[in-house]
Amino acid sequence: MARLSFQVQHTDSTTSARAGVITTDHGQIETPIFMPVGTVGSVKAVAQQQLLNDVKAQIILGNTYHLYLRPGTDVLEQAGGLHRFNHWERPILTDSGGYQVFSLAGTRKIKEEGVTFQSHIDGSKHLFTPERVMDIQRSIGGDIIMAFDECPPGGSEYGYARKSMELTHRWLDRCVAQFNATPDKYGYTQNLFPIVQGATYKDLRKQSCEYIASKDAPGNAIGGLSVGEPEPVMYEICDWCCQLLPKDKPRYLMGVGTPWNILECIGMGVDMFDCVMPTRNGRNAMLFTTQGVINIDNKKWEYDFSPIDEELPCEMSRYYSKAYLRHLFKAGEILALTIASVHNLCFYLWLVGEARKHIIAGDYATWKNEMIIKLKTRL
Ligand code: PRF
Repeated sequence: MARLSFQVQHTDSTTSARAGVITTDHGQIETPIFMPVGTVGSVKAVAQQQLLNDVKAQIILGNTYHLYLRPGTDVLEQAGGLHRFNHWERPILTDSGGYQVFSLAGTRKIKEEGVTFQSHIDGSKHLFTPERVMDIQRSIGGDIIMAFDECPPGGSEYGYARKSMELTHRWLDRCVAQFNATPDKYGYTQNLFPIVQGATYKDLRKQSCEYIASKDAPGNAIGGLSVGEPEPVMYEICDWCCQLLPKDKPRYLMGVGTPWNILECIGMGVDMFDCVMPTRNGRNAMLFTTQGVINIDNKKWEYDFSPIDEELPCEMSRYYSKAYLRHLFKAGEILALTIASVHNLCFYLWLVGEARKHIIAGDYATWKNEMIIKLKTRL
């Protein structure tokens, strides 16, 4: 069983986009890739069979914060890890909780040692340290596990952003030490990705990229973006980080974003994305399609018996009509949530697959620019 590897197969000549393959002990991932978010070990409203056969997901996410609180590491260990527990035998990535603790938990306190927080479920008190978070992610058993970081809130001032980045770097050292001191639990290799922070400050981002790169990890993540900063700023910082991070390792932009965000950032050299948008927005009746964005709640679709999206290679999108899906939402039927989620995820996976084809074909820039205009259309 081997450490994750990354082969770049094709680099675009006019953008920084690349097409590659990540190899893990649970199989290969073709990049660029979108990873559906399965916070508690389940992608909301979507069964693993649908993820595999309809969505054609290649890797899914889990969250340390949620899985630690429920079902807890005892259950996960006795199951033989998350892959066995939820029957997803393909690659899994777990986020460290370094973001969820800040966005979800009640009262929390950040210290050098770690973060104390209260569970959003029952208010119980917990301490996450870098060591603890490594141990928990060892128990969950993700193929890719993330370093424990602090994601400063959008609009953080320079002084706070610098202190926070420095803390994230010290925590990274502790994560690496703990990770190296503990064995793989389930017979396959886990891989630790460090996370770049530094808010919207280019000098901090440069320091952080250099520090992260010095760890020679099998992949690197860009955190702290899409947290309320203007979109052009997000693009500028993402581009800056991509130029500074190693070319021969996958780059993962955490928690981004809209379909057009993903296409722009692929052009900057990002290889991996995750976001709750396709599932969360889907559950709120917002659909991403090859023709543009649809609010399926709208009266406009009441008599529209055309497929949700006939251009997608997805049975759910081609089989069910807009009028029917609208009816399901209006009637409060839970099937609406499944169809909308599967459709949006199919769309996201289709989009990164098309991006990959166009990178290899050599016309990524022109394809991307035309596609973005289409995707942003409000139908
Ligand atoms: N850190 C971690 N997870 C994250 C983020 C981060 O900065 C973000 C920010 N977009 C999303 N998920 N650990």
